[in-house]
Amino acid sequence: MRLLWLLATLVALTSAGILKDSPKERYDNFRVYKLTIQNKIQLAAIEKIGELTKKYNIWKEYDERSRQIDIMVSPGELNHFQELLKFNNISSELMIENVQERIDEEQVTPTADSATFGWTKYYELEEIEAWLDEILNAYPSVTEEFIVGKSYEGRTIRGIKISHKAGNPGIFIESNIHAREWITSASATWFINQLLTSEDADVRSLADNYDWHIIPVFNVDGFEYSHKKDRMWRKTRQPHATNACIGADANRNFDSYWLQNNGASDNPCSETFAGDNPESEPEAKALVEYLTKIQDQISVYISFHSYGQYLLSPYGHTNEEFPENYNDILTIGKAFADAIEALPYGTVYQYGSTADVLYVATGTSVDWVFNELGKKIGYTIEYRDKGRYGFILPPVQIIPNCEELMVGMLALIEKTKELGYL
Ligand code: 0X9
Ligand code: ZN
Repeated sequence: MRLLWLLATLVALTSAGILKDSPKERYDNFRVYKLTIQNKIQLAAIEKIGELTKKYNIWKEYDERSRQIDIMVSPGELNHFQELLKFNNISSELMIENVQERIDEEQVTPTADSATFGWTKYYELEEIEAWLDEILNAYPSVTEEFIVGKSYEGRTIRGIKISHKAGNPGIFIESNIHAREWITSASATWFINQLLTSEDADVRSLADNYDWHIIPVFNVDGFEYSHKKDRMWRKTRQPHATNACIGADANRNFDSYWLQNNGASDNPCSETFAGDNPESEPEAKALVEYLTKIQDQISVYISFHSYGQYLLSPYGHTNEEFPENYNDILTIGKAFADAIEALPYGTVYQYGSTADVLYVATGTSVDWVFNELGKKIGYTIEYRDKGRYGFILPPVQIIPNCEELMVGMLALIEKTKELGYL
């Protein structure tokens, strides 16, 4: 009798989809190392193991300036990994001893005031969307929803336009194209809230004199997946026809030097898989169509990422050539970085072209807007930190990070205007 009861419960649970779903990915005793690379052989060895999903995951690709690469290692691979480091004479620094502990710490327990949306914890897609609806309802005369299109799994990619007067130059912000970079959507919602509620004169002037087009969560499927199934998910969720690995790097899928110069991977299991074709990901295709439609309304394009503390600009495809207005781009970058460093936190941001200060990356959204739409000012902001917490930035750092964003943004826009781009 009891067995029958158990069986019936199992059948009910399975049909409700509860047991059918795979459990949440756990990262017990997964470690993150910062490696210093001295030659091509060492780099090739690390990049090779980086493609062994489940065992390894590259958190931060190799960059030529620092010669460093951040990699997550599964506990079962630790011995092999250490042997490989020794054999190749690669020096390493342990950044995170147990990734799961960091993930657990990130989940703050609800407090009395947690019924209202705020910036002391990270929210799921549904909560961010509900907040967006509240904001659109509360400020109907200056806000308007815009729809970019649909994701692979059929979710709506939503944005908010904030406009206090007609004829303002437009600034477009795309955030959370990489799913696991949770600080980016937290910063985007904070920024939206500031534009609508701040009484600071400088912020008011930012809100009043520019039209803001902001997508808080661009990679909606990936973001949902990073909350529900796998905290370390980066890519989209579109399956591949011939390979079990899912998704492409949406920030390698745009039609600008697509898959050229080793700026992306053609391996579906890589974290920087470019997709089968440019715009193979419905999200990238939708954004291209939307931006093409409203291109006349946009002067500046900014993409929010983490981590590493950089303000990156085109080009991503080469460090041998630079845009004709690169001096201006650097002047604006310096204004951004100086403003942030002057805050009491003293956080240092590096600035410069992606290929020069970071690594070659092709098919990115910012480079597509710069090269194909011909917009002269486009940046990628890589938020805190430099690897101590990486993607799992503790919630107590959300507000300090946002304060840095605001002073940086004020300086960036002021300089961009002074140089005649706005
Ligand atoms: O590799 C990326 O896509 C970005 N870094 S991340 O660690 N967040 O993945 C950098 C993108 C640089 N942007 C442009 N080249 N425009
Ligand atoms: Zn990113």
